[in-house]
Amino acid sequence: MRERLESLRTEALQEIQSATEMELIKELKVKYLGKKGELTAVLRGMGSLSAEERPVIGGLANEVRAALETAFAQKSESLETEELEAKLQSETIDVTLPGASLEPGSIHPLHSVIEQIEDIFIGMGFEIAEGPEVELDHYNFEMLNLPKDHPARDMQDSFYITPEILLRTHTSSVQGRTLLAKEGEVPVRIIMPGKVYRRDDDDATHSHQFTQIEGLVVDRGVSMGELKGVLLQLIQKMFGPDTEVRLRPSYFPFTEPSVEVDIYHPEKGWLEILGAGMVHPRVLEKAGYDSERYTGFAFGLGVERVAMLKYDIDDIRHLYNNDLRFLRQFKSV
Ligand code: FA5
Repeated sequence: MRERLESLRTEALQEIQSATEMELIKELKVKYLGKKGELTAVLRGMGSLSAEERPVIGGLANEVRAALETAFAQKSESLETEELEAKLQSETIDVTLPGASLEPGSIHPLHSVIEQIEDIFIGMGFEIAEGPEVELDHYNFEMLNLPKDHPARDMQDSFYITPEILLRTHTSSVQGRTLLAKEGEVPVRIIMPGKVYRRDDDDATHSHQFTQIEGLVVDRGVSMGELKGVLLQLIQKMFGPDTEVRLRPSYFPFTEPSVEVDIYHPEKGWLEILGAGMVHPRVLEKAGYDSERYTGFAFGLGVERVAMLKYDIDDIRHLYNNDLRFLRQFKSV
């Protein structure tokens, strides 16, 4: 039995020494010192020993147990230290690496133009109104003197959702909504910015989704002269006092007379930025305004066209592609 204990000690100490993982140490503990372990099995056999041998073998067994426990404790400690060091090595943080820089964003040129135009009109006593992009045919066309069979509906190819609902083709759809809400009160001096949608083919100056700012003034004695004055103010504040402006006679079913306004660009020539005119008496009547007492003017400005002229952008699609190389150029705008 003495020999069994001695060889058990040698064998166990060797196995403990050569263990390279904590998992293995745990298994070895069970193997030698566990309830069904090898040392325990030897101790169980002590009953068959003689009275003289028992204390000697008992003493030796305790010695072996103590030696194994010490070996387990030492090995566990050194393995834990090794594991910790390996972990620290693999998780080393290099504090000299340059950090990921968080670039502050900037205002999109379209938004910047909308804000600049809003400021100019607020300075002239206008208020800002809004309307839905998914609109009733009634507000987009009918209230603007464009009944269902009107040929001028072809001027704006539309995205219909149902026969009565469409994506608004212009911000003029907000005119009727605002006038009805005002219930015949004057003065009305509002601008209405927002997105509009048309089945136009995309090219350098046209987009199927673009932005307009509608203007509407209704009061006693509003004249074409006032319309011209307001538009000149806007254009000179946006593009400088010497900007060349041209008003061309045009046609819109909801204004009479109607004009289109062009701005001169030294390289691109004349570029149309808006449509305008005196509000058609029928539009005023439909919204509950007496066209004998009140007159009004309205305009619809293409925001992309203004942005393109102001910042020398040669293709409208740059405003929608979200190319950072393009957008970064507007940091200071
Ligand atoms: C209209 O939309 C009228 N509602 C404007 C108006 C309002 C007239 C009030 C009278 C009274 P027009 O379709 O011309 O008109 O568009 C107005 C402006 O929007 C144009 O001058 C142009 O600057 C811009 N625009 C029109 N179509 C596009 C397009 N596909 N892409 C980019 N801009 C466009």
